Amino acid sequence: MSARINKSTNTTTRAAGKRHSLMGRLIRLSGLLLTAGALASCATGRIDPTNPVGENAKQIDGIMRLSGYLATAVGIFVAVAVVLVIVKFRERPDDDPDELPEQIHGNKKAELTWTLIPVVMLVFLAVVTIPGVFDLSGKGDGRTIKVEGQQWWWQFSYDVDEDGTDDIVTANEIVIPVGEEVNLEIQSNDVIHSFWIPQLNGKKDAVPGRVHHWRISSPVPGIFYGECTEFCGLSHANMQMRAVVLSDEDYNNWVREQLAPATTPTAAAAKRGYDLFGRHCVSCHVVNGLYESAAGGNANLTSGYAPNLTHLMTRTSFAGALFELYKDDGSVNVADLKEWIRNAPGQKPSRPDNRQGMISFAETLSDSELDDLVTYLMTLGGPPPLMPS
Ligand code: HEC
Ligand SMILES: [Cu+2]
Repeated sequence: MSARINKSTNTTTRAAGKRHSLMGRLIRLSGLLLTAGALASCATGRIDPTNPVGENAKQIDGIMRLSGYLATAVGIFVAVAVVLVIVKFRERPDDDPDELPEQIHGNKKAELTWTLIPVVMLVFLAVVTIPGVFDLSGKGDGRTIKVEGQQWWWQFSYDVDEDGTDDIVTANEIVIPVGEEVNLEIQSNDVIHSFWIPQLNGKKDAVPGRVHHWRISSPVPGIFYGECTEFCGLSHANMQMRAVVLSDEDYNNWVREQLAPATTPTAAAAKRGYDLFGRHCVSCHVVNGLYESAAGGNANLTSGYAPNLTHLMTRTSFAGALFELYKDDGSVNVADLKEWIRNAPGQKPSRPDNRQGMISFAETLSDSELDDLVTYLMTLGGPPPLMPS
């Protein structure tokens, strides 16, 4: 189309044609950018920062909206003013290009106006924001859960009887009772991470050597999705998590189940898997009551920790909530679990050579040994009280 216009001998049409194709290009470019933006924001799937559920998330959302509306009003005002000025003061054919319009530099009224209006707006925003910042940090009255970030998964520990030792240690999924604001003590076992489940609260960094307090709650049961939001190395994007909010009854059952140690399996295949587990896996993994040697510090890993597998099957996901542990029909996702044990670094980029992440067993274990290991893992509790919908 533009080519045909360009062939025209009429110069004005040609110029218009050129402008037209530039406009077309701009439209196409912005379309591309919008699509890319939309795709990028879909990349993390179910993480939803636009739909707050917990009290704290709602408070943040309120402040965000307020400042968003104000910023939009300012933006529209400036854009309209710029267009008006461009049109009103444009150079007209009979203007003398050397003659300057009336200068207003140092005009007290104008200077005061465009200084004071922003000052008032910023002070207003500070007054509503700063108490929120203090509100959100600090401890509440609820129970406390320890949150530890490490490359590239989250560990959650519960001191149920409050005697100073962890009674429940789990991975990827923080389980909390509905309607209670729980305290988090956020820490890191290696580099800086950041804890973020946007529907329940904002982001809080996990910094080595420090304890950061944070609180989450939800008035309704459900599964809420989050991820690490501080770049922490190779598999940062694969360091996701879930908050599982349970009714009081479900929560109490969950706690009771988690407190029970694992037992030795009796069926033949599971027993074979159990023996293999004792040979290949316990240098890193703990199973309470059976294999505890790797508890509290682990020389095979930079962070010192691998997920505690005692109640693996009570979770809905594994490996930093990257893979589903169950399929839609409720059966165990055997294929992904087996592939994970066979070659974890092939499933989730990691640096086992640098003691970051799980090693590969592709060379060490046979196919039937892998099957036995999965059969054993499937004896470790479950199914979870709530499944992702
Ligand atoms: C060198 C230490 C190491 C060894 C040995 C090891 N693992 Fe792991 N394993 C890890 C680490 C670290 C993770 C967490 C990886 C992640 O999420 O990125 C993990 C994750 C897992 C998970 C997912 C758990 C969850 O909740 O996310 C399973 C299942 C698992 N390993 C099974 C095994 C089995 C079975 C063996 C033995 C055949 C084994 N591992 C040997 C370090 C190890
Ligand atoms: Cu991280």
